[in-house]
Amino acid sequence: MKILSSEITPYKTFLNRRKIIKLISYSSLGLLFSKSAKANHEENVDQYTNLLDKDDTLNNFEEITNYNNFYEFGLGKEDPAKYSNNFQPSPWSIRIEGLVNSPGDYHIEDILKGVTIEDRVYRLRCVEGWSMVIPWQGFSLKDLIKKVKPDNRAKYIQFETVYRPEEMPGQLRNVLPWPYVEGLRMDEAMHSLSILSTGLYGHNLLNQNGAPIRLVVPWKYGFKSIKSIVKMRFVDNEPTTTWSKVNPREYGFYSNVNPEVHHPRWTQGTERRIGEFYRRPTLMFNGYADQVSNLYKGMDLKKFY
Ligand SMILES: Nc1nc2c(c(=O)[nH]1)N[C@H]1C(S)=C(S)[C@@H](COP(=O)(O)O)O[C@H]1N2
Ligand SMILES: [Mo]
Repeated sequence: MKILSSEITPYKTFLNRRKIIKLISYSSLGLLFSKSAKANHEENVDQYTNLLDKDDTLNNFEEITNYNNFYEFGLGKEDPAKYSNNFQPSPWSIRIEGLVNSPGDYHIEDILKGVTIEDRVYRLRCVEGWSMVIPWQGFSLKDLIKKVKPDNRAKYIQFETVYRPEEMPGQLRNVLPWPYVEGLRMDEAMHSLSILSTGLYGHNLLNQNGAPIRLVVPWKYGFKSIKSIVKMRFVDNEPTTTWSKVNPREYGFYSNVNPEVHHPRWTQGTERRIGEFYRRPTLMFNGYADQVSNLYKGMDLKKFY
């Protein structure tokens, strides 16, 4: 038997009930901080309803901003919210380098001028076995790629997170080689589902979610969605990525969500949606198979994990 209150209650009623519960908990907290962010989210939640896939409900703002992975601010899920207050996401620019015709430092304001910010409700499936449903705001990564005009030798993009140990206490420890780097094959990067996100729930990204700009690639494990990006390097060979460098047996370059290819130490067949009690089955490509499976036609996904 697997009936959750969120599944047997019509979605609107469910949200309204959460709203009431939320109001109670806010007033008991005394609305001390992040008031505008929370208020914003509570007011605008209905606009995301028609972007939800069936079987999904949105995670709430508190969940999305207090249960995070961002090792630059510590290893615990609550560390990024706790220890990212000194991080300065503005001013910001991204350095574009490598095999492109228009390399250089691009101010985030200029990047945003040329693009359309859209709402994208995506599931984020962490390799550790949990998941969330998040109403992102962002723009197609391909719009930025077109703007900087890669030459045809460019087959991959490497992304790099900012290195600022004075603002990111986790970088003072050797838990990972810093800066954090990730990569995509060019066709993955050009896919219309791949976005650079600048906000969620109608609010600029908070530091713990990768302010001011982070990648979101919804059919891949969460660690591919690199945060606080300062560099994009266009290259002809598969670039180094942090997790496959640290542990190549457990984490590959592709890291497509795949319920049939297990992590050596745990199953990837099921996941726990944050806020739910029962585990649910993990879907191939995190439920985006219709849109992305053609990218991997003919590839052995057990080998290219
Ligand atoms: N720079 C950087 N990016 C990162 C991480 C990190 O530790 N450092 N963690 C990744 C992991 S493991 C996950 S699951 C997602 C979590 O995103 P969220 O905290 O916004 O939900 O961010 C990814 N991006
Ligand atoms: Mo993750």
